[in-house]
Amino acid sequence: MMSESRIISLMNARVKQALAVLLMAGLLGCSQKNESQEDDSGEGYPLVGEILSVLQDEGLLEVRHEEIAGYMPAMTMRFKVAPGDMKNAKPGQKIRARLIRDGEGGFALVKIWPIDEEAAKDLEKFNDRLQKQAKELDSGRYYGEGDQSPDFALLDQFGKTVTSDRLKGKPFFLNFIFTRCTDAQMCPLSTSKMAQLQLMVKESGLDASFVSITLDPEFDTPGILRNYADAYGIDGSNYHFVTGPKSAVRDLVRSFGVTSMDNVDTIMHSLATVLIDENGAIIKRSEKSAWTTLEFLEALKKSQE
Ligand SMILES: [Cu+2]
Repeated sequence: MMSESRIISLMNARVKQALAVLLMAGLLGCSQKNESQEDDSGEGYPLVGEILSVLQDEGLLEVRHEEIAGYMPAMTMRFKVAPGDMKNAKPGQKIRARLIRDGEGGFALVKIWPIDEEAAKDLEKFNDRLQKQAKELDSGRYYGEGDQSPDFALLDQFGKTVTSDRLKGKPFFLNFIFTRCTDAQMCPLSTSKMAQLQLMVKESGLDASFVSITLDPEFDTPGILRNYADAYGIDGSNYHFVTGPKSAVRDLVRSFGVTSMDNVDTIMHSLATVLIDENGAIIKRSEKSAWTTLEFLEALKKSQE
């Protein structure tokens, strides 16, 4: 149980008011997305199917899909997909996605999610706990230094389940980002610094994991996150970019004291960078965009002494 004294409360009414002013003035969060990055959640048709083969040379997936009511009977087709989805694809994998025209007379799949019953069970179990824990927090309170990090389960850029339990035994750094963020001082800078920190930790002979939770789970599928991680040249062996049910992401955003608001064409958000020790306790937290890799490396070193 989380006692009140163990929870740091920083967001009093005045801070909230100031934040609202900043959000309105556009001083916080990310600048506008361009046309091509428009959310396409409503675009195309919902598809459920199974990957039969991965045609690497053509950059196509062969998928046997179920009937798409009012559009197409069940059949096997070849689809263009994003590079990250191509890399994650495995024959036999069941998927849900949206089918769209690719603009060249062919068909493409976007918003590809693996269908995996085992993973779904984990997600439900952990995120039910997360939801209860988030509800126990009084309005404006969140988990800070000294608190136990909340439970969660999400999918990483490889489509693998990442749970708070499986992360234990090793410290991990955690932050929030979204791939369409175009504000150089926000997510892109955070990701660059996390990538640098990953290298510094390795060079120091220390062992830690990295977790970046997307603020935009509807758009940021595992494949999109893989594109993103690869674009930053990030070693995915101990760095998980994670996504999953919107409700779980919302509970995590709240639990870690981050503000995130869907705006017309972007997500306005604040930042939190957190270091969690091998037992799941939060040992360092910063909400500054100017957090340094060195201060977090030092905090990790100190915790390992
Ligand atoms: Cu951002």
